[in-house]
Amino acid sequence: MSDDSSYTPPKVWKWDAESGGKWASINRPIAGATHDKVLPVGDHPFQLYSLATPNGVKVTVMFEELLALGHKGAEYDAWLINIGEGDQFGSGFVEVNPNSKIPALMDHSTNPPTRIFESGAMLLYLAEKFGEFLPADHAARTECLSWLFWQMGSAPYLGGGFGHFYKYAPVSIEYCIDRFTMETKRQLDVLDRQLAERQFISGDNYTIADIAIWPWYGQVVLDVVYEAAEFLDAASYKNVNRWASEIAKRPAVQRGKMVNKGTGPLELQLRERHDAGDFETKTQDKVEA
Ligand SMILES: N[C@@H](CCC(=O)N[C@@H](CS)C(=O)NCC(=O)O)C(=O)O
Repeated sequence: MSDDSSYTPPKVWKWDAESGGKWASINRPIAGATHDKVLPVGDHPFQLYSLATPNGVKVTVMFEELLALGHKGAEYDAWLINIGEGDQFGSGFVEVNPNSKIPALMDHSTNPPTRIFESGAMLLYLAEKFGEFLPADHAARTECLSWLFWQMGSAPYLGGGFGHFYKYAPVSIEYCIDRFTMETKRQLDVLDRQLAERQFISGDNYTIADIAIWPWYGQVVLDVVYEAAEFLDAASYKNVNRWASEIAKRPAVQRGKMVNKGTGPLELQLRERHDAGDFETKTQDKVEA
């Protein structure tokens, strides 16, 4: 193993704004707003401020699944938050999410309106509000919530750990890549064993556990996220692959993935979503034509 252990931490850590790396310009050691910016509000009950990262996709998939079931009250406006430009530090955004991370959600159908931050909290809020994708039976509900919280606790090792050091870090550090590859593979094996005897994560039904886990682990094995499928030998997790491919075919998942997307093929980017018809008329290829 190469020796990258030359750093001796000082007594008190000081912020070096020029530390480098893809996300260095937006990371700060302090919370709160950096500038005044009022968030736009559209016509629909739900206002989502987000970006099509896996955490953002969880929520747009949930909305599209609810709408596919006919829940008109789940209509939403989705506004693009460019985290590379620091939109998450605008005052309006921080009022919705004091943690300055996408996604952030407002429900204007309540009086007063309800703010929801953390993607797992949004899935639970919407599942309870519309009575969908969360089993009613107490034991089944508990199993589903265990997996929802598993995702919220585990994915930072996959994203902030593995994904960061494999794909984004300005230097390739073997120790860090080894440490988080080990954990990512262990987590994939957890899922593979769980899916060996079940069609979906928490049983026979598609739930918010699948909606939370698929954008991360499903898209990693399908080689959409981090382009690391070969490195992780993702093909060996056969049950995860079967589940990931099945979910990828759902029309609501295909729509949800497009919302607030600002990269990739133009026909798959719907940067803002204000109407179901936008998928036909407002994709970026059509906007730019
Ligand atoms: N636990 C949070 C994580 C959200 C999160 O990490 N969002 C990232 C994008 S995937 C973000 O907004 N990063 C911007 C930043 O760190 O400044 C959730 O699930 O909602």
